[in-house]
Amino acid sequence: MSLVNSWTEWGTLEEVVVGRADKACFPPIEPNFMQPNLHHKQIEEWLTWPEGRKKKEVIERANKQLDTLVDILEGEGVTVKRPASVDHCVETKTPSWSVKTQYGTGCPRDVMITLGNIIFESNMAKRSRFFEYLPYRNIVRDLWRRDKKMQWKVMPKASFDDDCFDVDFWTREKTVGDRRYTLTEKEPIMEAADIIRCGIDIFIQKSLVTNDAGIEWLARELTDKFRVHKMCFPQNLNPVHIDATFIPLRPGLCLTNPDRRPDKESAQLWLDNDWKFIEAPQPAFDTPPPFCLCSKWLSMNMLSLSPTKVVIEENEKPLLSLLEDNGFDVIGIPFRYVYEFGGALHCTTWDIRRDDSCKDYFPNQ
Ligand code: DAV
Repeated sequence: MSLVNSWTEWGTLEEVVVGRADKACFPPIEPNFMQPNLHHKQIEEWLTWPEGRKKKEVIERANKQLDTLVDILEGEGVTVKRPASVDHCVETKTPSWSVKTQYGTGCPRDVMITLGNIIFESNMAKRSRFFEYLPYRNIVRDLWRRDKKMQWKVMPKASFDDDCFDVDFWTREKTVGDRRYTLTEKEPIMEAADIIRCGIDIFIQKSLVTNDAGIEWLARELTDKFRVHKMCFPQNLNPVHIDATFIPLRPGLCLTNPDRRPDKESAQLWLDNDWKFIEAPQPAFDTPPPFCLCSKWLSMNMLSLSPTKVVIEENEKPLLSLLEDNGFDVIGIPFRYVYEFGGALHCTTWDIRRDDSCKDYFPNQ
């Protein structure tokens, strides 16, 4: 029996990893994180970005919401695994650089992705996240031993030397359609949350954490197994991960972000294959919680349990109505305390097994 099998974002979920807030730190300032957005004007006036360990109470309230998610998933018959609990408040260094701390284990999605029978570890785009794969290794090794068909692929570690980063990004004026972000093309770099899966087709956006070389590396690695497509959402001047922008919900139906529409070229393949786009409603809150590294569009960052059932944040009532109108059972759970640990329901999970297969949802190409 295959223990590792996940080809889509929506196949019936059987086994999943849920992140932890344990012993997390504020991400330290470094070349790919020079201007944290505090989101709240008043806070910006009196606070500089904190460093070091997050407060115990803040960690506990996030862990409580993550535990609620685990209970819901287990209640739905899904097997849940958790990463190792490790201390992120340790210096991280290589021969050429060092940062004061690591970050956390809140977002397995950023690091790990299942592509069919392959477990793929991306190499990450921040120095503080260099070793973030380690808390997942117990899970990966165990699956690799038990599932003889599973493949384990690890992206080459980048040096993260200064010439991997274009720090001018932080000061230059940004314009729509300028696809230059914080990474140079010196080495392939990618975070897994820039990928979405639809059977034999996978879609990747270039972003502050994924460069063209990273996409090219993955496309070559997966030749003969997947068709790899680039997507671009030009209105998003600070793209980081695709999972608050473009969410395939089931075959033929995709949730889109009204502030970040795909460009004509990226949308064409979907339209040529009769996919319908539905636009996400405005999020329940105009800003994400303080210290959240993402945008208000975490509202869209849902976890699919099947082609007919999804989990969303409980405050997102307009989204709940839209999904119900489109035939979904929707489970709303409290999750905003988790946001400052890196994301919402999609970010904080990594699906290992879904009941799906390598289908062609884009025959017309
Ligand atoms: O656009 O706010 C959220 C997703 C993070 N994994 C955004 C990125």
